Order: sequence, then C-alpha cells, then structure tokens
Amino acid sequence: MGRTSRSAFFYCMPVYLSLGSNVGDRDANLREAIGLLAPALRVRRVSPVYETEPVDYTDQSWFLNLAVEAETDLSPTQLLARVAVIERALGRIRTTPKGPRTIDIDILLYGDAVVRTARLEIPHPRMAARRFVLAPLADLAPDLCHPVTRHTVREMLAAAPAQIVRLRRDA
Ligand code: PH2
Ligand code: MG
Ligand code: MG
Repeated sequence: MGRTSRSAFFYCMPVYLSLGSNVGDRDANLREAIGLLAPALRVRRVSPVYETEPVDYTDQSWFLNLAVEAETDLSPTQLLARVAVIERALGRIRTTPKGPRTIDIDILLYGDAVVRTARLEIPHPRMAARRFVLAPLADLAPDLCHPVTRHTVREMLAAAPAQIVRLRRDA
C-alpha cells in the first residue's frame, strides 16, 4: 500500500465513539454496528449497555446507548465517512433531526485532536451535556480528559443535566 493511501499522520489513533439505537431490535443494531467497525477500527473495549430517556427530541422511544474504545489509522474525515457507511448499512434514514434511528454512531474523541469543519466537530460538541454519552464513557475511561475544557469524563458526568440513564446489562 502506498504511503499516501494510509497516512502515517493518523497511525493508531485512540478514538471513542458513542452508539445509540431506538428503532427495531436495538440490541441487534448495536451488535451489528460494532461488528462493522472492523477492520477500519480495531475495537479495544465496549462499555455496558444503558437504557436511556430520549433527550433534545423527547417524543420518541427510549434508546440503548453504549461507548466504544477503538484504534484507527483513518483520519477524522475518513472515519466520519466510514461511520456514515455503517449507519446506512444498518438502514438509517435521516428524517427528523435528533429523531428515531436504527443506529447513530458519533465520534466523541479522536486522540487529543480538535477538529472543526462544516461537517465534523471533535470533540463532539454536545458530549459534556449528555448523560447517555458520559455514563458509558465513564465506565471505559473516567479519567480521560476533554482536550479543550480539560475536564475529565468523571467531572463532566457529575456536572451533566439530569437524565434517566439506567444500566441495562454488562458488556
Ligand atoms: N441521540 C440523539 C438525541 N437524543 N437521546 C438518547 N437518550 N440517546 C441518544 O443516543 C440520543 C438522544 C441525537 O443523536
Ligand atoms: Mg447523536
Ligand atoms: Mg450522529
């Protein structure tokens, strides 16, 4: 493989993803999505699954949410494209913004990188306000630091607004 097709600049980057599903067989959707992350990502650890009250757009079913720790050689932009392919493969149709979905895969953190383009923001701009993101992430990496605010995941979780987030089963 040529040096340009797999950039040495993005070698073995640690990434954290948030996965959610509230349509169809939610467990199966999460499982399938995790399976499709390889080989673009090497999945290291998967958090327990949480059943979570919908936020932002509240007139929809409860979600199952989890977090994934992985490693990738993809750039942030390539990773976003890969995630979109997996979402489409699982039948995600974009109708209502923040509405029901078979699968949602959000990039939370990409090493210590700060990325702000029209299509992609890393760290995820709403992660600090979302218990459904922070509770599973805290199971994997409570001392992980937000590269902009420098708050840890544990601190963000303690400060996040109320939301019902209950442990459904261990990973
Ligand atoms: N995703 C949203 C909006 N609201 N609520 C919960 N509980 N879980 C989600 O994954 C979720 C949400 C938009 O991505
Ligand atoms: Mg989302
Ligand atoms: Mg998303």
